[in-house]
Amino acid sequence: MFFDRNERTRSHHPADLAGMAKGTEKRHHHPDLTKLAGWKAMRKEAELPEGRWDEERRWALRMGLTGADTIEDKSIPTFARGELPHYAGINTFLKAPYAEDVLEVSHYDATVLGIPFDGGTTYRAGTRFGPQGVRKISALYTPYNYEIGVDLREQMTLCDAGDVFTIPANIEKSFDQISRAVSHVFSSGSLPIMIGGDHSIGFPCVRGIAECTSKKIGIVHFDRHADIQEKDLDERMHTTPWFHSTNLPNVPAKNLVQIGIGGWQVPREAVKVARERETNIITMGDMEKMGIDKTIEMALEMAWDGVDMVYMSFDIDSIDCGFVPGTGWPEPGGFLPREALALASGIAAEGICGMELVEVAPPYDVSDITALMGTRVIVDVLGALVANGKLGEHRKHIDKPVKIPHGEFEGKRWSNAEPHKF
Ligand SMILES: [Mn+2]
Repeated sequence: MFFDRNERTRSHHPADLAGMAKGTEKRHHHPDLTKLAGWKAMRKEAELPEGRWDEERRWALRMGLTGADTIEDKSIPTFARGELPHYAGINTFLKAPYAEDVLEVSHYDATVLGIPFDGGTTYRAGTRFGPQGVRKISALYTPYNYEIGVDLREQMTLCDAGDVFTIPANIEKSFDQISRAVSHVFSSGSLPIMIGGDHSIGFPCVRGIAECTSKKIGIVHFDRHADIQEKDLDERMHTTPWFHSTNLPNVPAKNLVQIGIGGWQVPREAVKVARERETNIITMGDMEKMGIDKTIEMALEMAWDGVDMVYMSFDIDSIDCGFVPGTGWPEPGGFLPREALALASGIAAEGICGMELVEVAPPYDVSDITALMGTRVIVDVLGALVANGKLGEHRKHIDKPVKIPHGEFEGKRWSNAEPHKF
């Protein structure tokens, strides 16, 4: 029992607890709770604003009509709109506003875009359903994280721009569509967050960002696989993104840091390229020996050496396949979820110019756990960016923004010109 009520009144006041710790209280053995992250986090919540949450609830009543008379909570609408309930609604990522008009992404700090493409898969396909799978389970989350004391809804703006129109049977046309979409989002100033899709999208995603800037870009790549051979099965498959990315003039191979590589699925062709181009590989064993903090420190040092920004590529199969069955090339011996999340957050804490979460394949998933892990990687990265004040840092490097023409259309999509009058 923590407190004996006969001895003293329960208090959470730090001074009281500090007093106890110093032994000025009778209960000398009482632990100093103020040293716990849990104690600090509880206080930190009180400092977070709540204005956007109030706003969302008022918006929901406008969009979804006021609720039935019997409902006591007057913030509950008739039609579910916004975050609640978590099991209802038409899902965007984290129930963020849908930027159906993609010209509007410029209004948001970050934009999620789905890339439903699995034409680059060399074993089992299914990642074309990755964006749907991640969006679906992302509805489970609130925008608040207790441990880091961040509320994404209050501290940043996020939208979901929907999916890129990929071409199922044509890798190169899909790549062109993907680069075009990513360059649009990046040029708008919004941080692009891509949900794959197989790992072949890494190349067009990086290309889309790289063409909007004269600055240099490093890459931190989490994976079990090196993904840096030139071709696989005669095409630019999901085993090849870093070969082609590091051919781009402003994406130096020496700033490619690959974390978690190992096991029995690293093609020797890839190793030859990694060696020739002097990329940096930190194996799972290296990470285990050095520990998480040292791994982050080393990876940041190598990725940021002489470049202006860093891109993050997170392959869900970098996590042990026991935790992520829903993926195309499962491999045992990967990260534990806690390690992966800590590493991704640690890299994001220094800022990123974009990220991709790839290889979630819902057809092989169980209880949505792989998609949930993918969601978690993304929200943890956003949380780290917010907590460290790094969101929007990429904007100052956009010196060659692209402008993509849009079609012309006047009017509304409604089928009836006028509503019925009664
Ligand atoms: Mn992989």
